[in-house]
Amino acid sequence: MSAPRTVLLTGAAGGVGTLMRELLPPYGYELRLLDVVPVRGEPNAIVADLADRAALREAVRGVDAIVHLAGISLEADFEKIVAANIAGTYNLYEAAREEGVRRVVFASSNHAVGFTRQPREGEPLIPVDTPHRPDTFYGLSKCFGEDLAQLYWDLHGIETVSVRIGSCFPEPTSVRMLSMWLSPADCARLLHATLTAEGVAHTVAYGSSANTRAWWDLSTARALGYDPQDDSEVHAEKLIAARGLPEKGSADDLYLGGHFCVNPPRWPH
Ligand code: NAI
Ligand code: 15L
Repeated sequence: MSAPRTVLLTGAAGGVGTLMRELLPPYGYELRLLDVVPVRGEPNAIVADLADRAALREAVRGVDAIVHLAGISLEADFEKIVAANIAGTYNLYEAAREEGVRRVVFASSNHAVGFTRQPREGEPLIPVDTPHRPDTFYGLSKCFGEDLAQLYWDLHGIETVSVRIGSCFPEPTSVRMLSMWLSPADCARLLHATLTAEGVAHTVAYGSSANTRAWWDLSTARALGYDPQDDSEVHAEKLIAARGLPEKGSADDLYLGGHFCVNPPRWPH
């Protein structure tokens, strides 16, 4: 596949979308933006719900690839997750199939494997083929998205990289995030790799920076060409002083998904 130029960025008004609107164009991409809410400062952004199949079909027409960030990004009632993340992702893949788009990057999450135990010192890092262990309906929808991506590769030849994002924010804001942090600059590096790597079929990759305290194995992402430059360790001393280490035996101490396993933050509506 030749390097994509025009990329549809769904979820463009969100946290990661806002960061990527700044950081992806320098790699040479022309972004087409979509979100269910208007994108501030972007009058040409498409305002459409993932439920609107006609709008999605028009939105994907002529793009070289899709970066799919849109959806509910925290826990919510099952029905809402089904509509936005499950039916919505299906609708987008159908639009891609109908319009001949050959490459999707799917924003999966650490919460697809959230009930996986954190590796202790000396234990191997978590590989990408560890079984799905969702910690929420939200995490379950990411498992669905990964399987949907596999189906659309096997059945229709649409390639996807499913990136299990750790925590993509300007800075890590919890001790757990010292292990999961994906700096915005590394996120852009990773997305560029996922968009340009040859022959990805359906690949699952973990998305974090080169964190000293990493829990998972970045070799799949590195094989795509990702070369992370950041390490959350520069924030460690301040964060640990402010927050303390997680209580022994708590979800934050035991599981990749941390507090999502017992008290997930909820989508605000
Ligand atoms: P966010 O909640 O800030 O942004 C999501 C965007 O999707 C919002 O602008 C929202 O309006 C839009 N959206 C929601 N439902 C929609 C619908 N039905 N139709 C169209 N647009 C809709 O989330 P964030 O943090 O930017 O995350 C982006 C993606 O990455 C999400 O899929 C999230 O699950 C995933 N992710 C993010 C992580 C992070 O650390 N930020 C970690 C793991 C995964
Ligand atoms: C996610 O999947 C969420 O979308 C994001 O808001 C963070 O909570 C992140 O995981 C995390 O685990 O830190």
